[in-house]
Amino acid sequence: MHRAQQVLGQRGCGRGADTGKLVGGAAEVERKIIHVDMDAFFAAIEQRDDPSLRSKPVVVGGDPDSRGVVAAASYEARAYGIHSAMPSSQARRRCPQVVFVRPNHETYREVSTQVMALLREYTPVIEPLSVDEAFLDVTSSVGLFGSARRIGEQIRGRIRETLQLTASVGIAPNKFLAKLASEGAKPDGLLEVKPEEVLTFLAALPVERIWGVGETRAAKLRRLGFTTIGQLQQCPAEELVAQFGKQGEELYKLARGFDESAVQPGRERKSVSHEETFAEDTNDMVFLGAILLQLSEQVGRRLRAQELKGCTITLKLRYADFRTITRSKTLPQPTDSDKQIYESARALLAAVGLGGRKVRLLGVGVSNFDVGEQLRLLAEDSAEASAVERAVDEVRERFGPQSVRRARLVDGGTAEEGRRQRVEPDSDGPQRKAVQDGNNQ
Ligand code: TTP
Ligand code: MG
Ligand code: MG
Repeated sequence: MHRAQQVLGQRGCGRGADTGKLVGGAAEVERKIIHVDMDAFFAAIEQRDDPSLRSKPVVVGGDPDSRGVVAAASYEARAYGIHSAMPSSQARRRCPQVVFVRPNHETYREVSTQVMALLREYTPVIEPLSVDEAFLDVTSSVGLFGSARRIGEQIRGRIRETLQLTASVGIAPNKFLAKLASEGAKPDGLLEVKPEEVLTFLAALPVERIWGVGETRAAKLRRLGFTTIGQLQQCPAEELVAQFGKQGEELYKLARGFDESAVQPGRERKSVSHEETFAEDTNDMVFLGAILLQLSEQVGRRLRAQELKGCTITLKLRYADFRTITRSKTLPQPTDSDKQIYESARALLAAVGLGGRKVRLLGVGVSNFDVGEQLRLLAEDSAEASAVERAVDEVRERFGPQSVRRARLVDGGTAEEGRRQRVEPDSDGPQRKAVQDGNNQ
């Protein structure tokens, strides 16, 4: 028996309580997990929709002159070392001819929905992980569709044909390996890691690729002489436990490609959030309040569009010195109301007490979703407010996001006004930074 399988056997991978993959209570049935991730997602959509951008280095993101950051870089741009989360100004230095495109989040969300709908045709056991990727457990689908590889190929083919986009696919016996496999397949590829290939596949990868190994732990691992996962595979479990405590056990398992976490279909969305970085740091409470209102409206609109309500409202605040704090408040009942979200966020901001310190970024999020109970719990007046908000959403859907604005945002002392002083008028907001699509864990 191969060593990986031995380890998996010894360590009780076949426990299967949450995977339900035990047959006759005996041997573990090998799972077939697929991870699909779209290539250069935002940038690829822009290149698809504007042929003049094809084959060019393209960055979707914020203005290089206003502290914007790169959300997505086309593979042509990556050849210059440009990547997500890099300041746009740095991207321009690396490649002066790079074309900057402002994000069109509505479009990305639409395409994301199309991708997820397509994936769902192959299995109901699907866990979307972010706007452009998902895990699929196709163990029970292979009878119907051939093999996991066949399913992966079909998915790639259909994404290409119906959406004119490319996706990379990883196939493996678990989520950890499937995600690593899709990364290894990028761009526009498919990689299957069979059980007998697991140790070799992992051996060459750097320790940072192990789930949960961030900068600090990677540095410690390197100090101990572990640079690659292969080197880690040589280390006895006891030694890792001695160095890292309980997490040492996890390292031991993951280095051998052992991960029994199940694909969880119920976990699609953990939170819906929006954030904004300002062109200039500010402690102007009127401006910050107006930004909070606008962020709350954006979050509320997305919640209602997805028929979600959440109990926990989170305020994110980044000071001028980049120190970032979050403060949360949990309501007795789930909400999707702009007003309730705004009032909670506002109270959280007041409780923080800036004390004159300047702020660089504000974010508002709603999490802790409850989809079942909410209607019963709605009081009459909030039901009314909710009807108004839904009607506003409908108008915005048809006539664009700027068509209905609250008086507060149109009249004096407003976000618009604050912004006019701070940003250039010719775009939809160069101060807007790359914002992950609200799928924060
Ligand atoms: P990713 O899947 O991480 O990246 P990608 O699709 O652009 O490129 P690839 O997968 O081929 O490596 O993220 C998906 C989208 O999420 C990305 O197109 C833009 C957005 N995003 C951000 O806005 N900020 C970020 O820091 C990251 C990593 C992604
Ligand atoms: Mg991607
Ligand atoms: Mg992704």
